[in-house]
Amino acid sequence: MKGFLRWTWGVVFVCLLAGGVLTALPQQAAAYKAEYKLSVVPGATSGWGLTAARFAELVHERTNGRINIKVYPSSQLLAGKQTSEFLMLRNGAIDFALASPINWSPQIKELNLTALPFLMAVQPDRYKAIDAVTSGKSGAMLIAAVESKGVKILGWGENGYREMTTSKGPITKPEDMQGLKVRVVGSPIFIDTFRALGANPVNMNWAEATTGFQQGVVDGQENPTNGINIPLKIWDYHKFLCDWHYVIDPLMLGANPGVWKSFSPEDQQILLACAKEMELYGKALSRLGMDDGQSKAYLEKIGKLPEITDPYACLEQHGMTVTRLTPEQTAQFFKATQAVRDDWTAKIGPDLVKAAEQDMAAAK
Ligand code: X2X
Repeated sequence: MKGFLRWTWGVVFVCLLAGGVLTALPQQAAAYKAEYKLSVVPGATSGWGLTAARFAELVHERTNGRINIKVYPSSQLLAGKQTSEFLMLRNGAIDFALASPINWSPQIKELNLTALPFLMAVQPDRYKAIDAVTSGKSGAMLIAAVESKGVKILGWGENGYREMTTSKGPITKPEDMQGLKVRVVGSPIFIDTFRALGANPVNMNWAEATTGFQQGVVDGQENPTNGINIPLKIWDYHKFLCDWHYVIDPLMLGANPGVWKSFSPEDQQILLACAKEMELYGKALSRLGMDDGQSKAYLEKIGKLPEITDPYACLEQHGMTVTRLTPEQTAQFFKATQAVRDDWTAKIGPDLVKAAEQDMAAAK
């Protein structure tokens, strides 16, 4: 009898345990969405689109499919309006975004830091300079500025240094910009910078800009070479590129705070580790063929070397004239945009600009 009782209680115990496990499982699974939406402004083949896809792939792999992120490129989730992205991410219409600070700067003034014209172009090593910012005190201040407005930052990526392309003559000095109609993104610092150079800036969303280039409604635009200009085949519209590195466009990987909090601590750690790897990949794609060879070696090591490894040769093969500015020529552009830096330093916050200058100086 005793044995029977023990056996019965044993069965009851096992049933309760199994029941508990079975009810716990679907509950935990239900807390996660079947799909998380990640927004990207330009197309899937841009460096930025590829970087986001790598993050999604890593997360899927490392969480054994528990977290399934789908990349929505070409501003699909934004109805084409790239400066709405931050608000949509914050209110939960979007779960994740791999975003340019430029597109979030209308809501967060600190994010204009990396758009201060020629600030990094005059640094001895422009890649060391941006790495010093993203990993330094100023980078932490940028992250804090975004997080205080309600979006969790998981890590950095890189769209790249933005270079000028035009359908009209080579640009070697500020006077060459005179009267050029240039498409710029909808962020006021860009209007100020191009006006200071004597150009005629026109604000257009990226979604419309590409058709604008086709129709020749503008004479020029500015975007990174590896990340945007080559995938877009900019040579179909513009034959001149000025490699002036006038601003850097880093990328930030953001998550909706509610979504972030819904993940288990273990999954949060996995997401952060994937973001770290994504940063290495994104920076390497952006710098390939433009640095000391480090980016190429990294991409080879992870088996992700793209077809085009020499961007300058590629541009020239497609009939483009590439102008590389000398330090003296860059200094002229730096001088011509002094008032923009002064004005925007006051708006961004002098402490933040100073922190960035100190980070860069320490990395020289
Ligand atoms: O609109 C642009 O130029 C782009 C794609 O680079 C950004 O979203 C900032």
